[in-house]
Amino acid sequence: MSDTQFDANCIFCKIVKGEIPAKKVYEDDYAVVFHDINPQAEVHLLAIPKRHIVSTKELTDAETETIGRVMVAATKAALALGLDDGWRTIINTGRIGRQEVMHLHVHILGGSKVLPAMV
Ligand code: IU
Repeated sequence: MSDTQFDANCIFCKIVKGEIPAKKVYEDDYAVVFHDINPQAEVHLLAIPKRHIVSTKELTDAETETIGRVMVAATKAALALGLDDGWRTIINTGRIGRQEVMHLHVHILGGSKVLPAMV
C-alpha cells in the first residue's frame, strides 16, 4: 500500500505496517484482524481496514468494498478461532460512541459464555 493511505501518527496504521507488534489472526490486501491488547471478553479481536479511515462517520460510497472486506475478515478470524456459536460485533464512532482509537475498527467479542445483554 502507498504511504498516502496511512496516517503516520496512527497506532493502528503502525500495526498494519508491522512497525509495532500485534497478535494478528488474519490479514489480506484490505484488512487486518488482531487480538485487542485489553480484552473485554474471553476472545476480543479488532478488525480494521488497512487504509486509514478515521471512523464510520467518514464512510462514503468509495469505502463500500473496503468495509465489506473488513466484515468478511472479521468473520474469517472469528471462525478460525472457533467461535462457531457466535460473537458480538461493536463499532464505536466518535466521542459519543466512546471511540478512543481514531482508525475505524470492529470489535469482535466472544468465547464460551453467552455475553451479557446490551439492552
Ligand atoms: P475504541 O472503540 O476506540 O474505544 O477501542 C479501542 C480499542 O483498541 C480498545 O479496546 C483498546 O484496548 C484497543 N487497543 C489495542 O488493542 N491496541 C493498542 O495499541 C491500543 C488500543 I492504543
